[in-house]
Amino acid sequence: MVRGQANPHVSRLRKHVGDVQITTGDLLDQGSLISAVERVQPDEVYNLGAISYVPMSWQQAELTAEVTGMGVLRMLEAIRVVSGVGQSRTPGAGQIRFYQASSSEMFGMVRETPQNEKTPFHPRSPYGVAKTYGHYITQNYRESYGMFAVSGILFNHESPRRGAEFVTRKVSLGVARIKLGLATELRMGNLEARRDWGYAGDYARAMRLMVNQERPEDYVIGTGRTQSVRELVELAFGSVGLNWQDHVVLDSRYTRPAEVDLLCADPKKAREQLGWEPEVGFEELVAMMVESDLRLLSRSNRPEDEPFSPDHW
Ligand code: F7E
Repeated sequence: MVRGQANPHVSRLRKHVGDVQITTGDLLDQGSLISAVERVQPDEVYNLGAISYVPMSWQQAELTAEVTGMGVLRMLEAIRVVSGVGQSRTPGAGQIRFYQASSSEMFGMVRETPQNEKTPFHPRSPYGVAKTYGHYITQNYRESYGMFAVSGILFNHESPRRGAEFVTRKVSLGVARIKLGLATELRMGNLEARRDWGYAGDYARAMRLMVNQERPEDYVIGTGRTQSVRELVELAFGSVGLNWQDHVVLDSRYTRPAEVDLLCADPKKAREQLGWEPEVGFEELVAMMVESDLRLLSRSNRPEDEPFSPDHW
């Protein structure tokens, strides 16, 4: 589903999904979601729609709440209305299954490490707060109406298709630019933050597994390993024979008003109940992204993703 008029994402999407049918709708517009569900008559709905860049959520907190938080409620309502409460109480035939993309950002200032499905939430950004609402409302619709609604609490998942504003892609693009002589420095924020980074393809597989279980439950999806931004930078520069200390410049514009210092998943439940294991490790992921950006920038007249420069708070 895409929103808006002449949405530029459509042509990009076409390159990856071929002739898949694209429908219109907007997470801010309840009627459009009801129409979309009615039109498509889906077996499964995956809600990954969100304002997902954490710093933007301080700049547009209300919009983030509306899209990332209330958007989940609107999607659930669309499914409930189209399938009818009565029907959605009856598990099995005709039931529309719903997947909500919950986020490790809900753990925020973590209460324990590693984080599992029972770890309490303490979000640190308007984005994390909105995702927490989405998580609870999904749980509530499951409990209130018997809907088949699941949340995947996904830790950071990356690939060469990641937007240039997120740290892994920012680093892989920066390294490729410097290696090719197109730039000399890379400006970064907090190098001490630690994340559990995995490969997006592995995580998409987990989403489908969850939705195809017999019973709707929530799962934590991550690798169980954690690295700092500093380690990411060191590895990425090292993979092309460069020393990161010669190029990385600290820039306070990229630090956040409240940071999530440490995330590390405990994916035991997913391993045991879904049989899910990540296949791509951190080193392989970073190498894949740097190599992809070297290829991308080596091709002449290929418009590259814009480097991202935020406003001050
Ligand atoms: O930041 C630090 C930054 O923007 C990772 C989203 O997909 O994953 C993502 O959220 C860390 C943070 O992702 C820069 O302070 C340092 O600690 O790549 P990120 P995120 O905020 O963890 C979760 C699971 C989601 O749900 C989100 O939608 O890296 N960092 N220097 C920097 N980050 C950025 N972006 N740019 C820097 O220059």
